[in-house]
Amino acid sequence: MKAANGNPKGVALIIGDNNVRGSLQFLQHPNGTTHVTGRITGLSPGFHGFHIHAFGDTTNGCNSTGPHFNPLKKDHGAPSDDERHAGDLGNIVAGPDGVAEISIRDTQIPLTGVHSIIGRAVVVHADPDDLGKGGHELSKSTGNAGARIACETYTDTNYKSIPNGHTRSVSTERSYTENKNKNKTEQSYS
Ligand SMILES: [Cu+2]
Ligand SMILES: [Zn+2]
Repeated sequence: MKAANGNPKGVALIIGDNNVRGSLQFLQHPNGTTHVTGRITGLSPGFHGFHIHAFGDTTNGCNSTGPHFNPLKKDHGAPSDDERHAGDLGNIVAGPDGVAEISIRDTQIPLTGVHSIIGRAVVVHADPDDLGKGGHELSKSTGNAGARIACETYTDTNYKSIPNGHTRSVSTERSYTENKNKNKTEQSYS
């Protein structure tokens, strides 16, 4: 689906255990960078691994979303690493109120083309992602980020098709900005 300005966009609604809730907006810019913005509430304070997983299948909860999206067959890493899964978006950070404000720019999660993330899943983890550097046996595959506490299928959609009250519109860059000073995760990778 193309937005009025021609940039591909989409949305993912996050629903998880223990009242974890959120919504994310994805907007692909003409230079190929995708900007992910949104807000997730109900988290425990601190770092939580945040990834695109391979399969948009939540029939068995977050476990059926498969491994990290990894079309280039690389090891797990930080978003800024060359050696990383395409789906490796690092960590989001929840403040004492359990709210994480998200603004991530990344070049490996396009909404179009052969490596598109459309139809895959966004997963939030219980624990921090060690970005491949923790020395744990899972560091190079999952970042040892622990349980999958919330997930949702990323959908390529027109915002108008989403029920009212569940998402903010694309002009949400504005409402996002109003909240930007609290608990923000601001990352930019190229
Ligand atoms: Cu994950
Ligand atoms: Zn990974």
